[in-house]
Amino acid sequence: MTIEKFNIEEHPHRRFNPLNGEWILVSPHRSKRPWQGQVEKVVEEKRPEYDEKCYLCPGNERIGGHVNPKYNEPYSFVNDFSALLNDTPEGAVSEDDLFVSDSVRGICKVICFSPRHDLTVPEMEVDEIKKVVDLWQKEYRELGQNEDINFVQIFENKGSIMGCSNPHPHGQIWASSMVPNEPQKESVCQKEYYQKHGRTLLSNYLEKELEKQERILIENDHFVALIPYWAVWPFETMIVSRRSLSSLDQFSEEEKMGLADIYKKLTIMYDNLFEVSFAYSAGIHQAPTDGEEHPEWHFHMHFYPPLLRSATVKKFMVGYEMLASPQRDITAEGAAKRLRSLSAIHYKKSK
Ligand code: H2U
Ligand code: ZN
Repeated sequence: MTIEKFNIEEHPHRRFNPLNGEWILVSPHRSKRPWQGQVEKVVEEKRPEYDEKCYLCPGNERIGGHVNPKYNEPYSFVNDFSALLNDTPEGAVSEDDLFVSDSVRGICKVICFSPRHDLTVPEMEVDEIKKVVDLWQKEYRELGQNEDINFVQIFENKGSIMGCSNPHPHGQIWASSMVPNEPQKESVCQKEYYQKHGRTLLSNYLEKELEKQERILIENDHFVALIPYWAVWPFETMIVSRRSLSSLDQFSEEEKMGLADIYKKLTIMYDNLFEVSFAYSAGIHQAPTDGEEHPEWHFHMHFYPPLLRSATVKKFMVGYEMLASPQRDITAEGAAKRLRSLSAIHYKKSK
């Protein structure tokens, strides 16, 4: 047996995610596998600016009977089918440590990003996206001030393959009395790191990534978009603030503009990858709203897109991923190289 030197670009290895304390498996040698499946382009329907059947368009009636105002800026409303309710009685049921439950209170909202039914974030103007960020900030503050709300999860499900029910550009907010699993894991890891180093985990991480430049996708004055070293999804990315802002509450006007700018640029990059409106689940992770100071929390936004090889071939998180650990073939560095090679102009505009 020859003893080769370990090469991270070729050999199976695992990478540690310091933000949540979990490992992922990387198998770079497999990305050389032949691919005989289809690589097809999809023909996208052109949508009208206004759709009378859309429950998110201005002036239309929603399923529950409420009528949307004729809004012309980002508009939010309480979800007609909220998963959380604000009047749930308090109470815990714990027969013993094998049957534990706890009541949860909360508020769910839907945010229409634009009155235009036919747009998506990468096709909106930066100052229009800035208004979405303004509304996120307002909602984070207002919901967070509520005694009962300890965490505000802002997210966007885009594309029918992500279970998004309506192409009208929109996102959601679920604000809850509990800190849910994913942010809770990040809370623990960031706190531990901050106590040890006196700086946020993502400040140090970002500094090192900026030196290496291997996984950096886009930079502006206030934010950086990159593929994290520990990315799970083939084209998973993260937007990180340069300043260690713990939440939207601390954003200046310029920072809100900066987030809008990088959100647009990143989603243009995504759309250009397979020349399709790129599906993903994206969401903001920021400090809990439990009334405590959270200097350890560093604002970031995750993007988890399922597409792998073409507009139709997606990665499945099944088998080993479900039972053992997430796994990827193409490395984070390879994916970053691929994304960086794309035009900064949206494919629909360059045709
Ligand atoms: P998606 O982002 O996954 O498409 O979900 C849209 C949300 O809109 C969903 O949570 C809500 C659904 O409950 N909704 C309303 O609040 N009112 C409606 O009339 C239809 C859908
Ligand atoms: Zn619509």
